[in-house]
Amino acid sequence: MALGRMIEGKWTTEWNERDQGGAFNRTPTMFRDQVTADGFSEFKPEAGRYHLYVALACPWAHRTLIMRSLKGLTEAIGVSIVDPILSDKGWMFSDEAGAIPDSVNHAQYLQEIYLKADPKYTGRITVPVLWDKQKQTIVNNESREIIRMFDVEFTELATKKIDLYPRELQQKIDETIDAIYTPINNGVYRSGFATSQEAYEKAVTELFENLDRWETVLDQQRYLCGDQMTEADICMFTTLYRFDSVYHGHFKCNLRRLVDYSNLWNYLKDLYQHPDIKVTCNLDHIKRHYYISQTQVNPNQIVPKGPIIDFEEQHNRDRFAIRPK
Ligand SMILES: N[C@@H](CCC(=O)N[C@@H](CS)C(=O)NCC(=O)O)C(=O)O
Repeated sequence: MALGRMIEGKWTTEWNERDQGGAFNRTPTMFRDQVTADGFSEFKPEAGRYHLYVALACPWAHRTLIMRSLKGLTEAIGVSIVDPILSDKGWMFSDEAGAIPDSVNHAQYLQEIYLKADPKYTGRITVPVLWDKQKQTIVNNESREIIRMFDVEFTELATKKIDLYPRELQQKIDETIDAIYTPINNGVYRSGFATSQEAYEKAVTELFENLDRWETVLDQQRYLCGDQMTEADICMFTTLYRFDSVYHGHFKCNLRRLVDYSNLWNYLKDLYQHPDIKVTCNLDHIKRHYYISQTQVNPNQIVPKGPIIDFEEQHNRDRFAIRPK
């Protein structure tokens, strides 16, 4: 196994997304087309037209699976799930428990999908990927944009009428997704992938300052943007769900555990216990992916047995439901 990337359509195992100071720098994703319902885009929301490639392990891909599930888009948008362990050619399809082979392009490796879309592709081979079966190309591979499309543009095809981007909260939701991205969602990676003490300490300090801040916010309201679940909660959830099992140990995000935060822990259980979210969660894929695939962090590839976490334990977030508005 080695982390790799494509250069002009050729696979290489050199992977360096760190700056001179040892800080992790994430490269922006390349496919940024949009499916829109307004008729202006060549990508129209049509049942059966799009296919989603994900890893259950990946927090970014997990966002898209949750949105697909919450909106009731599972019939309209098909899914393939890669093997949790990165191969020396990157994400791979297999018949491993929990994985779903590629029934659309019959690929063995995810890189084949990228090369179909662009034979001269340069960049990382990442999940999630939204594939258009009609135009035979990748529409988009940026999780934040994919969840927005599922939420807003696929409404006609959605069997569940939940709106996670309500008009009156839109600005707040966008600001919140921005606010949590660098210190929290990417912060755990900045901590775990740092190759200097300084870069690590900066990332981990910012991470916990921000967790502390949201702990206070969640003392006053049930969700990040108020009294209803929004896209921002989905973005927060996939990081928090992995926190104690992976980021605390493997990425050294260990000033505190998530379970040590009363509000964040109860908030996490509340979200997890939503039936449409629970079905998308797979800690086995998550743990094996990080601990086995990231040999630069964990060379002996030992997957820890613990910690024991009970996500089913009763949460106390219902206390906000009875609050007068
Ligand atoms: N910006 C992307 C990030 C996606 C991403 O980094 N995915 C990781 C898995 S967690 C991946 O596929 N990594 C494989 C690699 O870099 O080779 C998004 O939010 O969709």
